[in-house]
Amino acid sequence: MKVKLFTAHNMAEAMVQVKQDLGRDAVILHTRRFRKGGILGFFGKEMVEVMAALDSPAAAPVPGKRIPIAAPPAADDTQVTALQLEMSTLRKMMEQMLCQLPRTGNSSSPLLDLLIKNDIEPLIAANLVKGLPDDQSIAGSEQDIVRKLLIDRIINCLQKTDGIKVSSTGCKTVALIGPTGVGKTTTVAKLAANFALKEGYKVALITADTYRIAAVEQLKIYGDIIGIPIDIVYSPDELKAALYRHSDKNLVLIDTAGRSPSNHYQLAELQALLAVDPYIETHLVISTSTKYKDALEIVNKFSVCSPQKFLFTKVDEASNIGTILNLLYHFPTTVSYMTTGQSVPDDIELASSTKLANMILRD
Ligand SMILES: Nc1nc2c(ncn2[C@@H]2O[C@H](COP(=O)(O)OP(=O)(O)OP(=O)(O)O)[C@@H](O)[C@H]2O)c(=O)[nH]1
Ligand SMILES: [Mg+2]
Repeated sequence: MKVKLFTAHNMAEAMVQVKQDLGRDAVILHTRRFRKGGILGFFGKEMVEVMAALDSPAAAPVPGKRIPIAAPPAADDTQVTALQLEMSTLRKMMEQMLCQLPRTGNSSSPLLDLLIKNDIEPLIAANLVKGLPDDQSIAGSEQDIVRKLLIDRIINCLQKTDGIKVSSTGCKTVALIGPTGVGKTTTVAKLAANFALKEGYKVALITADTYRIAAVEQLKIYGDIIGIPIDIVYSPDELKAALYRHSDKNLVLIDTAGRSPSNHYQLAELQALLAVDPYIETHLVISTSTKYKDALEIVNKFSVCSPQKFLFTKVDEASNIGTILNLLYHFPTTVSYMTTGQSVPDDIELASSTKLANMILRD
């Protein structure tokens, strides 16, 4: 076995050296970062060292052949951070190497097909699998690595997830807005019950949905069951006054009337209502089963109300959740919660990029 040490300014450069010298059959045994020059290791330039080996020194580099990936070196208990760093370096290297594997020419890849079957827009799906080798062209363990790399790419697209941050010393105000029937009122009730009953915060409800008597009644019933006050507001001024009254609460949740994205008048009214307080955190509620084209229209039209977060409902009803990824690919926005059924208060959870990514890639 021929073993060689390579040093370079970065991993990409080192890999080029390894390939040039040992060919594509080289096995990476070890990598490390170190500082060159400087004083006592300080102020030096960061360099990368790669130890690579070739099983048969006589073997000439074969263009287009896969590079076997070596397992990372065994961990020592005191070196967890160093090992993590090394694992992340190896992951990046693996991605680079896997990207160089040949794609099977004309047929589309199973991963691409799976993404498209799960309603990911074809262009977005193609971008996500770009550079990854086909499932068909690689062995079982490498398929798992490719799938993991794809999940990581999806997680990257999903951006940040972050729920409502309530503190026992401040007063947070959150409004849920969105089209009709997506689950705003039910979600307000779920949030109120969780923050008031499970976490013990002082919570108040405000409903601005005065268009239907049933809507007010719906929230009143929830408020009574949870044992928290509920105010009904008919105008921006009344909202302002209600917010002032509840400034002693930790969390004030505002339920709004469902709005049609094509009704400019209704949207302008909602915008004026929320404009009474710049500190209102607005979550745009979107049903997961909404078709991507309709979801785009919803996000575009509701943007006049400057929502800070998306909240996805009815995840349980959607056969796949491609719409979520499609939307976040184009509108990188924080996702707060996802709701998974009609039960108050249980069917709600903090959004998780990892969970969503795995759901997107389910067969
Ligand atoms: N399956 C499922 N149903 C849900 C979920 N969230 C809400 N629903 C149901 O969706 C229906 C509408 O819910 P609402 O909370 O009244 O919706 P809304 O957005 O307030 O409706 P409007 O006020 O009319 O705009 C109800 O039957 C809810 O039980 C969910 O996560 N999953
Ligand atoms: Mg409602």
